This record gives sequence, C-alpha cells and structure tokens, in this order.
Amino acid sequence: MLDLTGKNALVTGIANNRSIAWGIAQQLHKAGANLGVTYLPDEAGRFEKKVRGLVEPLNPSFFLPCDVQDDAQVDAAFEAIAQKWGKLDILIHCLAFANKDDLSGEFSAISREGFAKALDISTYSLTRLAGAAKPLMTEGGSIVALTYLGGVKVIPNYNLMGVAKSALEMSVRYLAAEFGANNIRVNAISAGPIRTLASSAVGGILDMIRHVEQVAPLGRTVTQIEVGNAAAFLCSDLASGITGQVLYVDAGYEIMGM
Ligand code: 0WD
Repeated sequence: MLDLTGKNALVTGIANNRSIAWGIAQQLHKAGANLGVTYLPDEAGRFEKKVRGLVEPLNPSFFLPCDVQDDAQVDAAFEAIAQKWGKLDILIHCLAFANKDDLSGEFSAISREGFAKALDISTYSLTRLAGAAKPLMTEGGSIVALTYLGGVKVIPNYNLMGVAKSALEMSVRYLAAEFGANNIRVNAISAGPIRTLASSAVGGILDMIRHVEQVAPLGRTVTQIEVGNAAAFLCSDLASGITGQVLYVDAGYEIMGM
C-alpha cells in the first residue's frame, strides 16, 4: 500500500549515520522514491566525504552542497533539481542549528546574533526551501519538517531551539494554508529524543532519553527508522487528507502529564 515509486524526494540534513534524515532517506528509498541529497558544505570537506559514502547505496540522483543560509546555494540546488528531475514530489526539512551557549544557562541571556542565526537556519530555511520547491511540485507534493516538544512546552536546556521549533510549527501551518491550492501538503513530525550530532549539543540529552524511557507509554524513545516510517507515510498517498499537522512520533510521551 505504501508506495513512493516514481516520486522524487529531496532530503536535507544528513550529517552522519545517526541523523534522523538518514533514517528518513532509507525508508523513502525502501518505499521506492528516487532520492536527491543535499549536505552542509564545510571548508575541510568533512561532511561531503562522509555523507557521500553513506548515501551511495541508495543511488541518489544527485548530491549537492546546500547551506540554507546562502541564497546562492539554495538557488543553485533547486536549479540542478529542475534540470535533473523537472518535477519534485517530496521535500524533507531535517536540519537545525543553535550556538551551544544558547542551549543551556539563562534563557534571558540569549544574544541577538545567536537568536537570529538559530531562527534563520532552523526556521526560516523551511519557508525558503518550500518557496523554491513550490514551482517544481507541479503534480502536488509533500513537505515534512522535523520538530520537537520543546517548541510547545518548556524542556530544560532546549531554550532557544524551543522558540525556533515553535515558529517552525507555525510556519508549517501557514505554508499548508498557502500550498493547499497546489495540492502540496505540509506537515511536521515531532520526534522523541534521539542521540545525534545535533542533540549532543543539547545539555543532558542522555537524561532526557532516560526520563522518556521511564515515562512514555511505550517505555522507550524512538529510532531514526521509526521517524523515517512516519515520514514515508506522510509523503505517501495514504496521507492524502493530512496537511498542516504535527504528528508526534515519540512513543507517546507527549500525552503524559507526569
Ligand atoms: O532528539 C533529536 N535528535 C531530535 C531532533 C528530536 C526532535 C527533532 N529533531 C530535529 C532537529 O531539531 C532537526 O530539525 O530533527 C532534525 C534533524 O536533527 P538530528 O538528526 O538530530 O541532527 P543531525 O544529524 O546533527 O542533523 C542536523 C544537521 C546538521 O548537522 P550539525 O550537527 O552539523 O549541525 O542539520 C544540518 C547539518 O547537516 N545543518 C545545515 N544544513 C544546511 N545548512 C545547516 C545549514 N546552515 N546547519 C545545520
């Protein structure tokens, strides 16, 4: 039933084999989608080498640098997608950044620069990428962004990223309202805590995971593959009536009051 054969899917945010985006890429591939991958370039080329080797078995149609803070790179990536595929069906937004100092300590100490950078990379980038994807989604489409409970409730140390995720979830709703006329659905997955490069910057991530293991109805946190399965569902025709939603993939933690 879940079939993405012939769908062209752009996956952002793969940093290594722990990345949630890697779990999503594998499950989209398994469901039959053609993959295109963008990575965050750095001067030493570390990411490029690592990520290229990782995604090779999934035969991506292209592998492109795309720092979402750089408009020229975003435009070049979508130009390349238009050339290669003509149409795009799926966009996965799976990236975020905040300075480590802004993920601990006093919330009121967050700097103007730190705030602007975190919101630019983690939040505005969804709108920027969605705007670039829209003209290529000529047969409708599905956009999925990754969020976290810290955008709805106060989670110790999540601090600035909580504001970024809150704004991201609202961006999902505004984009869904605008894109509905083009049959483009926009949703978010709110994932439970998973050990990754990005989450290691959040102070006490292991304590968060232990707490979830004690409290969540399923008695554990989730895996990248489980998030990937939910993303594949949201991108498939099985979810054709779902847009503007935040789907919790968190072993049920969100329903608990204590
Ligand atoms: O517990 C978790 N890990 C959760 C993560 C729970 C709920 C949600 N999420 C979200 C994150 O906030 C993010 O939106 O999932 C998404 C993916 O995060 P991840 O898989 O935990 O983290 P990671 O594997 O580090 O991938 C994020 C990547 C970056 O890695 P680093 O660690 O180097 O920042 O986002 C990319 C980069 O590859 N990235 C960028 N990509 C393009 N342009 C940029 C940028 N400017 N900055 C970071």
